[in-house]
Amino acid sequence: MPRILHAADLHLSEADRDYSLAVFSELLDSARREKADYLLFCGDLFNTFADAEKLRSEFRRILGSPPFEFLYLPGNHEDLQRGGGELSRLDWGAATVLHGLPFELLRRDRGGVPVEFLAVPHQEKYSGYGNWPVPPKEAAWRVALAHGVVAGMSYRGPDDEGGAAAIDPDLFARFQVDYAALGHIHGRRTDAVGGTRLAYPGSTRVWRRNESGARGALLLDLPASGPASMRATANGGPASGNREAIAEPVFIPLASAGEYRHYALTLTLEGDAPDLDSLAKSWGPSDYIELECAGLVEDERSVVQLADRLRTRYGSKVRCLEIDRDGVSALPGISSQPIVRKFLEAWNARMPASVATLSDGGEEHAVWIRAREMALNSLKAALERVA
Ligand SMILES: [Mn+2]
Repeated sequence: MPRILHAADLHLSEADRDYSLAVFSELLDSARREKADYLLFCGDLFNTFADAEKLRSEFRRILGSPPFEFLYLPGNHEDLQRGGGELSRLDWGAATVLHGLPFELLRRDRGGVPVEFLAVPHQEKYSGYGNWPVPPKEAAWRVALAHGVVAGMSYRGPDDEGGAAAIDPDLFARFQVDYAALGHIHGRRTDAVGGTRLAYPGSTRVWRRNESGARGALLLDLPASGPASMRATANGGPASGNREAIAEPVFIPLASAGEYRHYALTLTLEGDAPDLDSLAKSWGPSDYIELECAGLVEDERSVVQLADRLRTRYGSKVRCLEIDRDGVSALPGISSQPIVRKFLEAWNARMPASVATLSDGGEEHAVWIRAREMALNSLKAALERVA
């Protein structure tokens, strides 16, 4: 039965050359190890058209002659800084570039089972799909590749990727798609709409901050028997004849992608971050670490020194280290104030057991730290009023 590895949004770029190409290599290794018949890449393989031009010979060299077919659907990022260039006129080696607008239909039979691939490259709008001359499905399976936001599957928040028109999920139902291999949304998610399994693998690497969690690709098998029909209804009625959406694909993580990790640190009055060394034990060389410092300190210069120490100690051990200290405020002499000392004694006495034993305190720990921050800020305000 045909096996598919599905990835998107790697954003290979000159600026992150070694890191992003290492993730690309690992993706290809995974496809070989899993004995995939097809590797579908659903857009934003490159960060910009200029990056695609610069990195294409490395791309060809790393791809080589793989035992699977590499299907490459361009995304919206391949259009950035394009000038007069045409992706489809460059040499992509063993990769098949699916650039035909508004769609392209390919038939393949790797793994002994015919599969149709309906490629829908990124476009300004998809509203005309009702008139697309897509032939009826003939193979056992039809798999779509698309790059954009499928209506109903996006979190529209401050970090929404934007930049692409919404795709109506009816497009996939109308064209009898069993699996819609999607790209553009950098968070992993899947859904079943009618007989179509819709899936975003999430970005293949950490492209920017807030892309939390492991990065990787989705693996799925297409059973030789073709899509299952809906089961008989609970009251014993006949099967409806509609298709049943294929099972959820399996997530294959890529270690070389590292992770984005964000920490909210409450500094001591001396401007120290006592928990950090134990947290840092889990950091890897590809990780993107963001430290958000907050709290009240005696002397702001101690925080500058802390930031320097952290950069010296960890800067070369991780791919990216960002230290944000906008949340720190300073009040000289605060620790000698009797009321503050009294508070800190009482606060220390209420340390949760999970903190004392260095086990993962989670919520309990966070509440305790937050209580200190709130109290010190109130005390600071009160002391300033007195002064
Ligand atoms: Mn992207």
